[in-house]
Amino acid sequence: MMFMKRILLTVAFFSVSFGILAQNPISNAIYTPDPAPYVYGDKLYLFTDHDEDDATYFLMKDWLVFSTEDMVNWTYLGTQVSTATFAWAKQGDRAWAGQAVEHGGKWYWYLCCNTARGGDALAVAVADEPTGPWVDAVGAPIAEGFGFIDPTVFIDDDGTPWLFWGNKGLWYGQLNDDMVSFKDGYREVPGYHDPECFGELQMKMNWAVGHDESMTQYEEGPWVYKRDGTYYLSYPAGGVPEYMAYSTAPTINGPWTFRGRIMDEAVNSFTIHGGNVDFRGHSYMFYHNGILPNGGGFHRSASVEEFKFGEDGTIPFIPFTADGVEPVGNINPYKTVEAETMSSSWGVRFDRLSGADHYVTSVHNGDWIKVREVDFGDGEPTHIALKMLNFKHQGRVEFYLDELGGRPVATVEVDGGDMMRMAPVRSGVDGKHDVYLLFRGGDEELFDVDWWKFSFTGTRSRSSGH
Ligand code: FUB
Repeated sequence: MMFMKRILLTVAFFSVSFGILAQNPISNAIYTPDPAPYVYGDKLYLFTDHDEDDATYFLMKDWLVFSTEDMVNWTYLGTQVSTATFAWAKQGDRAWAGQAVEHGGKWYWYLCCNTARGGDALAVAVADEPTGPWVDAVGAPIAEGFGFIDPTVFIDDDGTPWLFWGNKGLWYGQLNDDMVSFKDGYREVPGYHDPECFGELQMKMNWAVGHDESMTQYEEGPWVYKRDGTYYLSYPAGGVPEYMAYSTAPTINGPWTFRGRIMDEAVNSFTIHGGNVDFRGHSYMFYHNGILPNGGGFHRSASVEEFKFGEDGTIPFIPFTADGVEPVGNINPYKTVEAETMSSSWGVRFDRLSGADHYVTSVHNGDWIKVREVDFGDGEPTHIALKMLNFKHQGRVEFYLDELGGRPVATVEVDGGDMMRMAPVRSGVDGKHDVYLLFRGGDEELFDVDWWKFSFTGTRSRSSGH
């Protein structure tokens, strides 16, 4: 944790220049490769893997969950599943890509691990809520084989669940309603070796086993989606470095037709992996890159871009942006806002309080949290409440609107006494703003932060617009 923080501080000046204030990636506080979005109710959940800070190759021990209601502020819901969830798996490594869905009131998270003997294997965790607790659904892999990684689950309009997966191979099978067994076994996706279906492979160094004439551009990380009766299969393509391509088919069993490039090779990462989803009337493509300070092929971060399908149903080429996507909702400051809900941050990290309840930690002088689209309405709050945890050293939290600088709208002093603090808010705070929490103190780590909330004493207008 401290290793990453030292790097962050060292490159502070350059990072501000290169856009640490930008919306992409979705978290500056933790690495989030292989993003898998899923919409449920009024939330979009994002399931990711987790590159370790000290990785020198792929080093991944657990998986993460985030959620958003507005596409710009993301709440860290924590490390829900790790290799320890699967007693049969190799421990402390190979917690690679996966995807979760809700089906019949249960949540199923399809993941790839290695078996204790070292073989590629598909795992399933099950839970009542996306925040867990998650347990091994079977007690064993549901499929094992060379290249059996990157499972993606798709539930058809009639409720039929399908699982696709594979690196240097592409397999699929219909799941039974139990979501953990195959109805008729599994097989290779039709056309996997046909350039008409999955693109002609150019001579280029390849991911694991070099160039093979029988291979197409499909590389790994499949993602299945359906729109207007057409099935879409998107995937990292073309060998290393990977770009994002897609194919379409009139049925889940094909025939697939190669449709070409969706995204270029990721910035500063030789893999790219993600998937598309529709949320609040918009279409989004998630992917990962290595754009964080100290980012790279083994330190990857989830990002997101909006796109519009062509009138003929095609997915357009989607450029990378630093600004990410527009907000589709806002934050109500008169309800408790978890400190781990943020659009971007500097220096801070996350830790777990209990269950799915988390907090912000590793708070030092100069660190900050940004929360976008905070709608004060015409309410003019008079006070801010701030809940801290784990006092370490004296400091303060300054609240700013729209930019880090000028006069704070509120300052909360933290001196080791009561960790639940109220402070006055200067008058005239209304309308929609970005809110910054800037932490001030000495050289040592200061304290942890649980949540904040604006309120009224009753002497000003109470109309908040919510
Ligand atoms: O994150 C580990 C592996 O890298 C994934 O399983 C692949 O899709 C690639 O992103």
